[in-house]
Parts: sequence; C-alpha cells; structure tokens
Amino acid sequence: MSLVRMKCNECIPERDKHMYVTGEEPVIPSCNIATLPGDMTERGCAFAGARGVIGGPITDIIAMVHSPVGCAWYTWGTRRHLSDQYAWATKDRLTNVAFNRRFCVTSDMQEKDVVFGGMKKLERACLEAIRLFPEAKGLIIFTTCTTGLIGDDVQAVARKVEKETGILVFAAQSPGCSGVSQSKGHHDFNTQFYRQVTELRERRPELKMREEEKTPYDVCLVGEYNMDWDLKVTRPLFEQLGLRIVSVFSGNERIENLVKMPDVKLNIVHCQRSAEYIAEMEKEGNGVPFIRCSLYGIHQTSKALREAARFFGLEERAEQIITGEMARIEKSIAFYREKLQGKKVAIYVGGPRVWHWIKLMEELGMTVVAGLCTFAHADDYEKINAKAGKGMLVIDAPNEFEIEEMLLDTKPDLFLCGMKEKHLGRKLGVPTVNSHSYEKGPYAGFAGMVNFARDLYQGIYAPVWKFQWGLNGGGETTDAAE
Ligand code: CFM
Repeated sequence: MSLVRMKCNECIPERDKHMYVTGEEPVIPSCNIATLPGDMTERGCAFAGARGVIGGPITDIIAMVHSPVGCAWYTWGTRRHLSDQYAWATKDRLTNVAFNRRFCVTSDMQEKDVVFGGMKKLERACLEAIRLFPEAKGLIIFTTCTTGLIGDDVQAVARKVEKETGILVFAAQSPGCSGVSQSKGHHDFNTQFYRQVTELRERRPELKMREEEKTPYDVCLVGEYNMDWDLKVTRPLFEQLGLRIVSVFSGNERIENLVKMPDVKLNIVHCQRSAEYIAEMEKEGNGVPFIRCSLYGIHQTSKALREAARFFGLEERAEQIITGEMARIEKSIAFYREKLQGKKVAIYVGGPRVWHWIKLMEELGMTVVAGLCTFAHADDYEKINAKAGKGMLVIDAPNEFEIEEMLLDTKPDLFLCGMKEKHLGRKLGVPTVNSHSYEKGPYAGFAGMVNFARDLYQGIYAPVWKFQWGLNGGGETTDAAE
C-alpha cells in the first residue's frame, strides 16, 4: 500500500486518502464522497449526469429542463454525442444535426414561479415544445436544484402532458445538489427510467416488441453514448456476428427502441459506471442477463466479441471478424506503435476510461504513469488496480493544483484530458488529446483504435512542441510529423 502526500495538499491532509500509487497491495482510495469545502473540485452535478450523459444522446426526445434558464443553457451542448438525421426527417423538414445540440428547451423558472410553484408553467412549456417540434417522439422532464427543492410534482405533469398529447413523457428527477457528483445523476436516470418504462409497458402493452418481431439474437448495447460516432464502428462488429442491436442505452437511440430494452436476450454493458445499474435491474426484473465489456483497443474489443459470441454459440464467426479487422488495421497500428513506443501518458477522465485505456496504451507501447478520475467508485478503482502496472499515480476527484503537481512530477509525454485541463497541460508544454469527446473519432473498436493512435501521435509529434520549454525539455519532434 502506497499513499501519497502532494505538496499542494499540506494544508488539506484530508485529500491524502484520495490518492495512491499502484503497487503490490491494491488500494481503494476514498471516493464518491462529498467534496471538502475549499477543494476546487472539477466535478459536475447530478443533473449534469442525468441530462448531459444519459438523457442527452437520445435522438428523438425533447429534453425539457425544468429550471431557471441558466441550468439549461450552461449544461447544453457541452458533451459531444451525435445523433442521426433519420429520426428527424419528416416530409416538411430535415434536421441534420442532433436535436439536443441544436435546441435548448427549458421552462425558464422565475422568482415568482419558485414562490408559487412551477407546475403550470412546466405544463405550458411542455405543450409548447411538443407543438414546436412535432417530430419529437418523446419528452423527458429534467429537474434541477431549484425545482427539486420546491418540490414540483413533475411526475404528475408528465402524466398529464402524455395524456393530452399522446407522446411519451418521462421524468428524470436528479437535482444537481442531490449527490456528490454527476455519478448520482447516472444512477437516478437509470433507476427512474427503468421504473417508468416498466409502468409504461403495463399501461401501453402495444409498445412492447411483438413475439413475431423477436429473434434469438436480440441484444442491447448498454452504456454506449456514440461519442464522436463510436457506434459507426462498434455496431457493425456485433451485426456481422449475427446479432441484432434492438436498442442502445442511449447513444443515438430512439425512445421507442429504449422501451423495448426488456425484450432482448442479452445486454452488453460498455460503460460500467453510468449504466450497469439498468443492466442489473433488467436482470433482476426481466431476467435479461448481461456481460461487461470494453470496446477500446484490440485485446478488449476482441474479448468483447468473443464473449458475446460465446453467449450465442457464434464463436467461429467472431474469430473470422477479428482476423479480418486485424488484417485491416495491422499496418497502421505497427506504424503508430513504432512512433509511440516508450512514451508516457497521463489520463484524466470521469473514471472508467482510465481502466478502459491502460491496455490500449500498452498495445501501442506506451505506459500510463497517472490515472485521475472525477467521480469513480470503489469498483472502478478495483478495475484500475487489476489492469495497472506498478508505480502509477492514481488520484480521486483531483483539483487543479493536484493536476498541475501530477504533471510536474510524472512528466508525461501526453496528457489525455478534458476541455478545462488541456490549457494547463499545454501551458506546461504537455501535448493534450481530448479524452471525453475525442479529437477526430471514433476511437472505439478496431478501426477507432487507428484514429486514436493517430491522434496520440499527432499530439506528441506536433511540430509546435519543439518551440516550447516543455516538461520534457522541449518536444522530441522528429521527421515523423512531416
Ligand atoms: Fe461512462 Fe462515458 Fe466515462 Fe461517463 Fe463522462 Fe464520457 Fe467520461 Mo467524459 S458515460 S463514466 S460521465 S465512459 S462524459 S462517454 S468521457 S467523464 S470516463
């Protein structure tokens, strides 16, 4: 066991228990607990987890944010999850960008609504939005701190609007202040959506998949959000295997397909932080088993295909797909591996992608020297410990000072991080690659691995770094970038 004291934490020793270095004994740091006053956390709020992460990627719903305008505006469009135009093509109108990125819809709560209650206003806003967007197949009402605290009965409004308009209306009650991070919002959305879909299917059984529509190979991809079109490369892998993806929870998915989740034979769970809850509930409540997988990197994607294949007795087909895909990417990967060999990487994400990517970096000859997680739970750290080598610095819910010290101490050649921290990295001379919504994705699957490797390579070898006094004494730019 190896705990760490960072210089920046001399005045807040409580932070010590949030960080460790991987070694012989696996350590689980303090995690998923309230942020200390004075610690400038980078965490998001529960509402962000429900609206931005899980509700947002659903393609044909209106995301009605029941809040003052700021909650809706400042959380809108911050996360890249693209949706198809097909769901939006009507005879009068073709909307060719993701609905939730194009329109920000809110009940616009004012002071008097807070005092007297906002249910009437919410109802009017829902009806107006449904009138403005006739192509919408559903609406989800999201509450925030304000409307959560005043106790508006949004479920009652949802039922009323659904009755009046006939479109499916759900509620996601996850006020920002209700948990310690966005992770609470993932959990809330999962449990509430599962419950409401169960009730809906009882109320309107015609929405279930009919027996004659079912196939023995129906699956759902759970915790897959189509970041920069990941689904374009992952979906075909399972389809070539012979599986039918009935539903994706929730990237680029239509609400009618999400209502069919209980009808599938197997759930394949990718993000096991934000969506394993619903897979567990589907197992408990509807008897749908699930497998966990990672769709990043050669080894893990192959493993995911093999495990899905084993469930359905399609092992041979899986091997053919893997062989074919490997032949397609081998040369490119060999090129990038040679360039990336020996480089050190620091990764800062929500949590899961640290463990998703350790193996992938190894496949490219790189070492992960630090892994930082905004909202990971104990099971994420277990997975990190199982995959990490020795000597990797792990920090739970880091703040900016800790990130800076981490960069100065571990001296990575590349920092995989988000939009906020990239400036810090670049000012310190460390190239960065967007680890949340990618630079030029998709990054998942076999084909995505090549894009990922290319972006890592372009990050490290960008000629600009030779003009910088970076952490590593100026970038080692070589002919490779030319
Ligand atoms: Fe799951 Fe995600 Fe992640 Fe996540 Fe996120 Fe994300 Fe992430 Mo950014 S759902 S937990 S809340 S894998 S947006 S697509 S990259 S922090 S590690």
